[in-house]
Amino acid sequence: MSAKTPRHDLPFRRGAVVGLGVVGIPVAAKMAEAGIATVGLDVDEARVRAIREGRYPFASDEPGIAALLHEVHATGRLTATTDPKEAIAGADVVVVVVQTPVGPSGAPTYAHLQSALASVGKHLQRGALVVVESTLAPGTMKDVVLPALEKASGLKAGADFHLGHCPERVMPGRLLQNIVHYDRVVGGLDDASTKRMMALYPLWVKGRLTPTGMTTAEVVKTAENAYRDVQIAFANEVARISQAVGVDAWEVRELVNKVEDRHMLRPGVGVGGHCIPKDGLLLAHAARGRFDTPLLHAARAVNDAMPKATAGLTAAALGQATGVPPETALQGKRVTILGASYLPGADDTRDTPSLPLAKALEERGAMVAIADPFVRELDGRLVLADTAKAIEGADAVVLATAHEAYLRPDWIGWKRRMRTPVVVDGRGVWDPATARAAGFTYRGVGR
Ligand code: SAJ
Repeated sequence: MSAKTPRHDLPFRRGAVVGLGVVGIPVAAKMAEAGIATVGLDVDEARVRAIREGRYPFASDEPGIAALLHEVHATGRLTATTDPKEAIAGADVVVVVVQTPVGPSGAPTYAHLQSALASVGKHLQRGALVVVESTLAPGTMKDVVLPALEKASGLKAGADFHLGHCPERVMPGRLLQNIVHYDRVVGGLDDASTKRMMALYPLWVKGRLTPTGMTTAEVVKTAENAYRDVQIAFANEVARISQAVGVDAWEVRELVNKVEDRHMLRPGVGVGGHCIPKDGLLLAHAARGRFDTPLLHAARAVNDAMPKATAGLTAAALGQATGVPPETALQGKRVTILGASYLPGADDTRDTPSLPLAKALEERGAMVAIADPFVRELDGRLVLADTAKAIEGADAVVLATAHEAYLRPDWIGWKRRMRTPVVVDGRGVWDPATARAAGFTYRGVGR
């Protein structure tokens, strides 16, 4: 079934979105809502079926997405398929937004991208515009995407089709909000490509659109997130040093940030998510084989060490409370981690620090329970919804995610339920004096 008649007053009439994931689906829906007859393409039958039926196929609650899909489904301007020919042939704009994970070595694994490009190239119509929104290591558009499309299509980039990179800037829980209102960098292969992209994106983006080159766009996206990773690593390293010399890193941070143009971020139990941990490695990948990028890798190492450091802090806190040396203080003890999601208010557990934290506590002999308001399972582990039940009989409670539900503990009630009153604040959101006044041994990252 092809999408129904597109609006005739638009610079684009038929569109395709390759990759019906958390980014591709809202992009396809916004493209269809703008009046472009849009076909989503994915290998996943269930996602394709959901879009054909006007349904959002993921459990997470994304404000506005269900209503938008229902609305565009009614206009008949959005459909989906697993058949690349049905999606790409006849499309005058193709947006590729497939996942670009990095492997353990930090090198990007472009298998999904390569497969998408082969499908696009094979059916690409002369004169079409191809835009990649996936986050890429700088140089990928020039060295991977362009040759792959030319090879599969027999067409010449620039001369026969336009090409560009407009990196996505989405956040779980705010997908549509970000897609519509966030500023975007619009990076074309050449001026003509950039110009066509600047005619496309205002159809659904209200944020500022800044034209530039496609390789610049690749560096901007990976650098903006690598910058945040380095900033967080700095806060974490200062926190560990503050702890070592017996001062409160949060007071240090407050005083540092009083200095003009200082913006120290927040130390914590670790850095999760699908962009911050990955994008610094994608940026560094652009230098591979030419020169080292010690800062980007060191930031990763510092942040990745935080879950284990927090387990050590938990052992120290329990040791302080029970008089047992920290090395053995966790053996046979019950520890509850509050928070499985990598971010407050979300149910996204990608790269969540809660998992390495659980493993580090178990390596020290603890029995670990995990609770979260939104997540029910983490790496095969059952995640509890009820906080009171989760802390029943615990010897320590560690805050890993600053969910609203965890910000104001019922300290008296917790003390009654727990076997040993020890808390470790992994996000710097609990007041140490209040916890201590309620009879708890309180430690925090940086405190
Ligand atoms: N984190 C810290 N300390 C901080 C800030 C974050 O430990 O000071 C941790 C968080 O707990 C989380 C991880 O880092 O585990 C990532 O948090 P984040 O706030 O960076 O959220 P993300 O991963 O969703 O990042 C996105 C990015 N936005 C896009 O990619 C469009 C990032 O560029 C934004 O800066 C960030 O949202 C934001 O909060 O705006």
